[in-house]
Amino acid sequence: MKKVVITGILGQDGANMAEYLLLHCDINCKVYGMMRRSANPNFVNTKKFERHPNFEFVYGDLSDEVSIDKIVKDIQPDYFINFAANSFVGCSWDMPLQVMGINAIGVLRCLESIRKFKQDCRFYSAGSSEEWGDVDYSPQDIEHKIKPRSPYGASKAAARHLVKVYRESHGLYAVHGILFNHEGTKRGEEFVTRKITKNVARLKRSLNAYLESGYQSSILPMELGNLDAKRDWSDSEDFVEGVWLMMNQDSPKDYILSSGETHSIREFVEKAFSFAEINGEWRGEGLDEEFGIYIKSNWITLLKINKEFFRPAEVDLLLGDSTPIRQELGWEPKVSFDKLVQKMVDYDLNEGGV
Ligand code: G4F
Repeated sequence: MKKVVITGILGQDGANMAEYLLLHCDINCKVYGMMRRSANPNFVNTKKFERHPNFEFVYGDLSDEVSIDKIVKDIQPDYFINFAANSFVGCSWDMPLQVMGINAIGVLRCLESIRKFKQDCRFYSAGSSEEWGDVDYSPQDIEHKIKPRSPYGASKAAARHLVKVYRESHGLYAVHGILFNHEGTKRGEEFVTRKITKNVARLKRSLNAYLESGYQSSILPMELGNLDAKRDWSDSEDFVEGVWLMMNQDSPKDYILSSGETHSIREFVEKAFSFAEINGEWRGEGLDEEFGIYIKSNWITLLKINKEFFRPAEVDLLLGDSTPIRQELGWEPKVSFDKLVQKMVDYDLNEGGV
């Protein structure tokens, strides 16, 4: 039985990877989900598989090489899939050293442990389209120059170089997948997509209450930053299948995972409201722009702009070319942009809408 260590198991990608391996495909494997010690861990994403007989939680921390060494030495894994990271670009200007320490030096700690204790263990490093930042052309392919715009992007670029060095110097099977934005019902609420769908669900409930009671004051608008940035969004559940394909090639090669479509934050907002059957409209400009709706001739603001959510440097446009992995490894995403927005809105209107 193959042994798979997945770091970041409580997060979106780690949990989706474990779900895929344990519940959705017939790979005979034991999954070790690495989590950091915390007083209040949140197990909402691991509910479906945490009692699976082939699953076990292990404690470890990318900032602590002793714990990584122990995991690799004791478990002797066949695969080590690293999804642990500080993955929020927005906060990377506020804590750049922590971001570099986890996202880059943390990867180095994993590579070193594998080099020392289990050289034939296959390693996955979670790269990002943020490495390209201020893009020169679209769609971006694997040859695009590295031009990060944030400490986060720089940390992922550093990890990419480290993976290449360990592959070439020590002969490790190590790949660095360049993943464009990927979302879903396990997504954290600090990311713009989930922030939008959670707020749309909340506003839908407030509007329904207003229509029933006529009492308007409880309708608090959501607040967003730059609506004009464009992202290439996919479903994380589609991406973990691509990651597993990358881990099982004859020889290691880096690939891009992307949908090949780009949409603005504004489009995401409009779709999310329309899937919740809220037919609003935009008015105003710049920082005074709002999205809202007229009810009984009253304008109700549902969304406002807050400059606090703008970044010191923005990545204006991301659009990925994932032709190589589609042609060479047969990866194919199943979930379109519309389906992704609908799935997240439906979830937040129902079970996830607390
Ligand atoms: O959802 P975001 O925070 O994701 P971002 O920065 O694109 O990064 C995500 O994708 C990367 C791959 O491309 C990953 F590597 C990374 O780990 C993460 O998963 O922001 C998306 C866009 C940005 O342009 C941001 O300025 O949305 C804009 N935005 C506008 N208002 C906002 C908000 N972002 C957030 N988080 N919150 C807002 O209120």
